[in-house]
Amino acid sequence: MPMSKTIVRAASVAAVVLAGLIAGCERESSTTGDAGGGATTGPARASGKKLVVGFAQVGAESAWRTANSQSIQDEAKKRGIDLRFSDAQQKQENQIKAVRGFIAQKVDVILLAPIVETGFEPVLKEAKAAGIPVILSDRRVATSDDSLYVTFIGSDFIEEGRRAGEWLAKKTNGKAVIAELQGTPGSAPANDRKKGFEEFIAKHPDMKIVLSQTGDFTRTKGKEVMEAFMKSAQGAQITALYAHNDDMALGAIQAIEEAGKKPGTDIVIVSIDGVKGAFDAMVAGKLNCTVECNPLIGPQIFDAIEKHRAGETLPKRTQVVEGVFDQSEAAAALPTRRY
Ligand code: GYE
Repeated sequence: MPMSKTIVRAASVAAVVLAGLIAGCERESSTTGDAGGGATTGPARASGKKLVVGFAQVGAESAWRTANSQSIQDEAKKRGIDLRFSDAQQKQENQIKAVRGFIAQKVDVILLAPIVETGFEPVLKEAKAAGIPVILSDRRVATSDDSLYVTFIGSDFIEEGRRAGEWLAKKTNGKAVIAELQGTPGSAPANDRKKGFEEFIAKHPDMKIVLSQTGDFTRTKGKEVMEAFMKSAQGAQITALYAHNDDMALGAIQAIEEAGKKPGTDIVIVSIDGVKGAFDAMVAGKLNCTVECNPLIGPQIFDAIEKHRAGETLPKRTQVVEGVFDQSEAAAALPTRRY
């Protein structure tokens, strides 16, 4: 039974390359809107001074992340906002440095997509002391002090994990020997996608995770870890793979083929994100299901920033709504996919 439901399709996607990214330990670039006028509106324009937003992004580890950076950069440009973009290359210390840099630059707002849940409190306190509001994008931080950020805009990762478990239980009639590729250790999506999935399959005694390791949300590591899984003692018994994102599943598909097995048939594969590459793999019969996680949250983020600056109180949590797509729906949905 197909269960697809597509709800929030937030942003417009323009085919702009990740502009101005320069190689280095921390990469920073400034995406300024077209100062020549045009259709840009909002408080930044109205006051005659551009709003400056410092964006401490996770990295460029996945197709999801690329689409997310693009959505935020496009939206900033559209609204005439001076976006200072920093790519932390999946390293928390780079990200903390970037936030400190934004505080020193006295930006108007800091946008943070925290790589992991813990360890950000000190720098968030520094931002608060400097009077700079922080918006959390995509991933949350673990803190008991919710005065350290204005709002958190992102997906419900526990629900995504549950949906993956629910789909797999239906597909396998509750019988599966599962290998799991986890996301970045300590990150909210890795923690929650594991939790939601495990909670769901706990109701099914014949569904067991026998192998579980991190692939750091990248295709390369997903492939590497799956290769090791296939060679391990339990490798021959695996009937299903749960990957915390599509990129790792796509890497694992290669490893499964190289081990002489048929991905999507010998091993049923479910992953999360809903990137185009996953839809292509479903159409090719190599991936069975992807649970959607929408990265196109640029418009929601800047709406929140503008509301906050206009003095509105925002809810602490703004959720993105998503669906589930399986192979039977992939070909029809593919042309509409925007990331
Ligand atoms: O699923 C993964 C990316 O935080 C939701 O990070 C995001 C995750 C996404 O690397 O592909």
